[in-house]
This record gives sequence, structure tokens and C-alpha cells, in this order.
Amino acid sequence: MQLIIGNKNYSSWSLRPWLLMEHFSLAFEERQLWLFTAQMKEEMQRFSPSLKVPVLVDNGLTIWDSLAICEYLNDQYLEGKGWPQAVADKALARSICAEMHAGFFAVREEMPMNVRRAIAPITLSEQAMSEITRIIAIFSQCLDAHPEGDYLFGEFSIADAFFMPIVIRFSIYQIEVPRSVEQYLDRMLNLPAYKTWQADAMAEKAVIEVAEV
Ligand SMILES: N[C@@H](CCC(=O)N[C@@H](CS)C(=O)NCC(=O)O)C(=O)O
Repeated sequence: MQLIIGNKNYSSWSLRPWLLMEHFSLAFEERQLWLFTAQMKEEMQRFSPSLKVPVLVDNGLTIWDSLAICEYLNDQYLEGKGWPQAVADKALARSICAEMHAGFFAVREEMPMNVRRAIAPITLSEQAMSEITRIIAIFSQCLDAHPEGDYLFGEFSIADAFFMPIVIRFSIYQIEVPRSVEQYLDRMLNLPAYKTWQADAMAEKAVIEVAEV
């Protein structure tokens, strides 16, 4: 399997399937392209018409889009363990991933993922603040319902991988959260798979100016 990703410092969409694969120790080759460069545009023509990362290539199959990749990995390699097992939990996990995938535009716009960023607060719009309130409500709802485990649905799932870039944003932009959410953020930031990603991101030299806020 080959996973094509962007800069580890900035590419929040790439992080999602990568974290899932790394956490579950799936064997894959990583191919990194530098975002917004001529090299990326040129090389991406070969992999995906969307010209966006991440892209998974497996057995002659090309899958683009982070959610589609996670679903494929769940079906093909994780025997369904990528999602929570209870039907109600799985439905909720899929709902929050879809909400993440298709929304929270102000948070994404105003708080770019930037692993290397020095931790410091920023001024946010009302829209971003209300999205943050909604995300905290999602975290609290899931964590309160699963006090037995360390993750949103007890066991690690695609939902945690999907919200990892938010965890990083909350950390680097010093977003205030309730204690139980703070403990969850700490656990995610100390996840061995994330530590590997973080070390690689720290070592990168490329700077994308618009993402430096
Ligand atoms: N919905 C897509 C979004 C992918 C996406 O926007 N990727 C960004 C990097 S994080 C990208 O490739 N940008 C390059 C470009 O827009 O030229 C997914 O979930 O995979």
C-alpha cells in the first residue's frame, strides 16, 4: 500500500488516514509531496484527478479523500475495528466524522494546522468561537458516554484520527476546554503514532506563509 501525503507540518487531511494506519500498524509505504509546489501538481497528475492529498494506492486501486481511505482501510484491513462496534456508537462516530469532513470552515481557515507553531492564543471570529463550542460539545458527549476508555468511543477509532488535527489546533492556539476534554487532548498528543508524525513535522523546513498565523 502506498499513501501519498503532503507536508506533515500542515497537511491535516493527510494526517487522518496516516494516523489510523500507523496506530493499527498497517504496512504501507509513505510518499510525501510538498504542498503547493510545481512538483506536487506534476506528480499528482499520475495519482489522482483531484490533485489533492491524501491518496491511497492499493492493489491497482486509487482512493482519494481521507474519509473514503479510512472506510476502505476499515473494510479491507481492519475487520471493522476502525469504527466503534456498537451500532449506535458507529452511527454517532460516522456523524461526527462527516460533520468534521464537511464543516468547521472558520476553524480551518483561522486556525491552520501547524505542528511546529509556538503555542500561543490568537483572536478568533465569532463564527470560529461557535464552531469551537460545537467541537467541545462533541468531545464532551463522546467522552462522557465512554468513561471506560481513553478515546472518543472508548477504543481508538477513525473518529479519533479524524479529530487529531483539531486536537493539534486546540493545543497550539491554546483553546480553553473542560478538564475531561483536556485529558483527552493530552492522551492524543502523546499517542505514539502522533509522536512519530510530530517529530517528522518538526524536522521539515518548508514554510507555507498563509498557514503561519
Ligand atoms: N476532502 C479532501 C480534502 C483534501 C485536501 O484539501 N488536501 C489538501 C492538503 S491538506 C491539498 O491537497 N491541497 C492542495 C491543493 O489544494 O492544491 C480529503 O478529505 O482528503
